[in-house]
Parts: sequence; C-alpha cells; structure tokens
Amino acid sequence: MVKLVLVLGDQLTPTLASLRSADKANDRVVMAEVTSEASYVPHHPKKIALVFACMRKFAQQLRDDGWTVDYTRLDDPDNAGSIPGELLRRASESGASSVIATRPGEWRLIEALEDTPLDLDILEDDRFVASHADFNDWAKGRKQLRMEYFYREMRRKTGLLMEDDEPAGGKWNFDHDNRKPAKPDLFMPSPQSFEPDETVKEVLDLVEATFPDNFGELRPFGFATDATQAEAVLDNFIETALPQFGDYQDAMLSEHRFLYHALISAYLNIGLLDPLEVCRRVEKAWQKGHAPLNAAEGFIRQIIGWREFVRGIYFHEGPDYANRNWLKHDRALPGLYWGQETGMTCLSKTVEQTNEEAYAHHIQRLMVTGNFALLAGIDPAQVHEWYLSVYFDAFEWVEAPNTVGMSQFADGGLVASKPYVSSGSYIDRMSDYCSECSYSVKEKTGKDACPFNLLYWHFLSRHRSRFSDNPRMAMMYRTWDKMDSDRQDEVLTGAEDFLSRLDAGDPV
Ligand code: FAD
Ligand code: DLZ
Ligand code: SF4
Repeated sequence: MVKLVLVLGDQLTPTLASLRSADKANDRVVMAEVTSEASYVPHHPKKIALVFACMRKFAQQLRDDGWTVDYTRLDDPDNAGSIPGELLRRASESGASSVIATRPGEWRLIEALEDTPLDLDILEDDRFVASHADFNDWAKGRKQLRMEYFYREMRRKTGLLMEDDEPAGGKWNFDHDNRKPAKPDLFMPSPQSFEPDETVKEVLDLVEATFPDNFGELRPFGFATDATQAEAVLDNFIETALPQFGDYQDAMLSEHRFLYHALISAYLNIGLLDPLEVCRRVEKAWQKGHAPLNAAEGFIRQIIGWREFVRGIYFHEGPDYANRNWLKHDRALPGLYWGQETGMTCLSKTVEQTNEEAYAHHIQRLMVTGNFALLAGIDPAQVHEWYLSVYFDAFEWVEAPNTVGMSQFADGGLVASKPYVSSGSYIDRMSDYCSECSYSVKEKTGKDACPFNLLYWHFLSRHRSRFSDNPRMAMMYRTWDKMDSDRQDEVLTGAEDFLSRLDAGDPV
C-alpha cells in the first residue's frame, strides 16, 4: 500500500527519519508551500524566500535520487493552504491511506497533524545530539536545569574537545576570555553569499508579489539555498572568522553587522547542515592549530550546549511554554521594533540591520532588543511573535526558549538563572553605538539620559519582591539602596516619563 512521506520546510535532510523509514519505490514524498505556514506570523520576506528556495531545490535533489515527489507551489490553484489540507488532498489523489512524518519543531503543527483523520506515524526527529528521552532523563529530579551541566553531558556523549574523561585545556568553559569589545579597524571577514540562480529568482518574484507588506527587505538576497552552498558558508567561516569568534563573540559595531559570527543557524535549523558534523569540523580546526581553544570551545558550546538545551526545554515544558509571563508584563510592542524612528542608536541600528538582513547576532538580540523589551515591560507574547517573524533562523523550538526564557525571563528562570538586563554602560562597553546616539550614556538622570540607564533601575525597583533574594542580583540591589532617595525618585520619574511617551507612540 502506498504511503505519503511528509517533508516540511525545515526538514530538508536526506537522512530524515521519515525518508529513512519509507520505501523509495512505492511511497510518495509530499512537500508543500502553504499559506498557513507562510503566515502564522508575518515572516521576514527573506525567511520565506529562503525556506521556499531550499524546499524547491531539495525536492529536485530527492527526485534525482529516485523519489517520487508531490510538490505544491504556493500559487498552485489546487493548493489546500495548510499542511494537513495538502496531505488529505494528496492522499485522495494517490489512494494512500497512511502518512509517515518526522515530528515538527512546533507544537502548533504537531497538534494540527494529530488532528488529521489520516493514519499517521510520527517519528522522532533524530537530527540532534540529545533525544527527548536523553533530555528528560537528565532533567529528572533536578531542582534547576542549567545549560552548563547539560553541556558537559553533551561533551561526554560526543567526545568533542575531550581528552580521556577530562575537558581539553582543563576547563569546560572559556567564556571568561570571550568578552572583548571590537574596534572598527579590525580585519572583518565577509560571510559567503550567493547570486540568485533561476530557482531563487522565481521564488523571489513570488514572495515579492505575495507578501508585499511584511516587514523586511527581500533584496539583495544572498543566502545559501542548498547543502553545498551551506557547506561553503561553513568553510568560509572556519577559514576566515573562527579564530576570532571567541574573542569578539559579544562585540557589536554599527558598520560590521556580522563580525566573526558564522551565519549558519538557519542552515542548521532547516537541515542543510548537521550539527555534529559542524562541531567536528571546528574541533579539527583547533586540533590543527588553526583556531584557539577559546574559539572552538565557545562555538561548540553554542551548538551542543545552548542549541540542544533550548530544544530540550521547549519539548520538556509543553505547548503552553510560549505563553508564559512570569513578570506579568503587558506593554504593547512599540513601533520602533517595526522601524519607527528612534533616537536610540543601538535599537535603530539593530532594527535596521534586522530589516535588511533578517539577521542580528546573539548579543544584539539579547542585550539590545531583548534587554529593552524586558526593561520596558513589554508583553512577552508580542516579543516572541516579533522574534519568530523577523529572523532567518526563527523556528519556534529554538526561538521561544531564547525569547520567552533567556531574554524575557517569562518562564521564571528555567533557561536563565537571572534576567539579562543591563544599563547603557554594557552596550557602550561592547559597541560603538553610543557615540552616535541622541542620548548620553554617561547621563543617569535628566532628559538626555540613556533610556537604558533609567529603565534598568525601574525594572529592578518594580520587581524587587521577585528578585531581592536572588544572590546573583544582590549587588545590583545594594547599589540601588546606596543611592539617595531624591536621586532614586528622579530616576524612577524619568523612567515613567519615558514609558508614557513610548505608550503614546511619541518619538523616543
Ligand atoms: P554564531 O554566533 O556564529 O553561533 C553558532 C551557532 O550556535 C548558531 O548558528 C546557532 O546554531 C548556535 N547558537 C548560538 N547561540 C544559540 C542559542 N542561544 N540557542 C540556540 N542556538 C544557538 N537562534 C536560532 O537558531 N533561531 C532563533 O529563532 C533564535 N532566536 C533567538 C532569540 C533571542 C531573543 C535570542 C537572544 C537568541 C536567539 N537565537 C536564535 C540564538 C542566537 O542568537 C542565534 O542562533 C545566532 O545569533 C545565529 O547566528 P550565527 O549562526 O551567526 O551564530
Ligand atoms: C517557516 C516555513 C514557511 C515560511 N513556509 C513553509 C511552507 O510553506 N511549508 C512547509 O512545509 N514549511 C514551511 N515553513 C517551516 C514550518 O513552519 C516549520 O516546519 C514548522 O514551524 C515547524 O518547525
Ligand atoms: Fe543605546 Fe543608550 Fe547607548 Fe543610546 S546611549 S546607543 S540608547 S545604550
């Protein structure tokens, strides 16, 4: 009996579980560009184009490999508009009664699949180092789930950067060495980019015509759209940027959007690159003396540590995770996130870059846009929707724990042991934004004071009952308590004024 084999837009891996368990001679692969997936949030046009172009090329690759592929384009008049709808349509066309799928990376879609009347076999997605069972076993009975301890387990499991049972270099984590600010005159490597071929050009025209109002510039489009190109991005990163990755991991510069970052997250998440392979390549670069240990360890930790950890949290916590709001923040997301003008250069530069590239690196996401949203008390569900929309690598299993957990502390401290908040001085130390800003980072009060300086104390003060017994925050509260009460009042009034202007939609 013929079966359908579902392959989603972020499952573009030839060794995918559903493909491995199907019969190439009899079964039919179903792939579909559908409105429901392309518009559950207003995705950045570059992200939609990336997914569609990669899907079209992967479908061709499967055909060349002997598979029968039923591929539906977005503008196909028979398109049913959703993944379950397309499965039903293809089932009735082919007479298939059962479907093999690989578990989607989002509860919304898992639930939609489970609701179809088809006989459905959902297989685990094993393109990760840790299975759900591995993560749940590790988490069981622990009072706190901390990435650092999980990461050590992953190092032991994979043998990456291990010398017998000990971590290479005698330490698990070299983060202490990875906090250097960058100067604009440093040599900056450029990430590899690609001229659109015919397939990509067709997709760009389709996306331009169908999603004209979505936030984000579609062109120029230079992303990799198949595994060979994604490998080239990785090769170029290892060759030109990896040695400096650690040192400048947290740095931000107005004119250098990518610094020494890899820009491979989307390719990992879509399935064009394999996480373990990527880490083995980086380990080899260290073994050959091409990159120092702090760079290789820092990079590998992001992948087998953070990436695996946040996935574990997303599935461990269940479908309500993205709706959590531990701090009860309810302010609407201000227009500046969608490009409304602001005098705050760190925010305007990060949003401008996001608009043009569908990319910002981790510290821009965490300590600029994320930090501001948390300090200003913005509804985490709206923040989550923004991050899920605007970045080329945004899929809910990885985006939600980073946004709701790490960045907005809305899960009450599951992902982060303390809120990632800072005043303007952190941004000033790690970037060149403040020198061009209409606010002054040195001013702590008054109309020119950097809003981060005002909001930082406002946040700590309004959440004192939640955080005052967190030992990692004790020093912040001691500093606040040492401030005389007139100055405290001035700071809090300044913050309230700022928030009122933000709420009124006035330029800030
Ligand atoms: P590099 O800095 O070069 O790092 C190498 C790789 O490590 C990345 O490609 C990525 O696969 C992995 N990695 C690094 N940090 C993380 C992390 N915290 N969680 C998971 N993987 C990580 N990453 C996504 O892939 N998708 C998202 O939707 C996403 N949303 C985020 C939202 C917020 C609020 C924050 C603070 C972070 C988010 N991240 C997300 C994590 C991180 O910012 C991106 O993975 C990274 O910026 C991607 O760029 P890069 O490939 O140049 O990464
Ligand atoms: C992100 C995305 C987009 C924009 N479009 C499609 C699509 O048309 N068809 C498809 O199969 N997948 C798409 N995706 C990826 C899915 O949204 C993704 O598989 C789920 O969010 C689960 O991670
Ligand atoms: Fe951002 Fe404040 Fe610096 Fe301006 S002064 S760039 S608002 S941190």
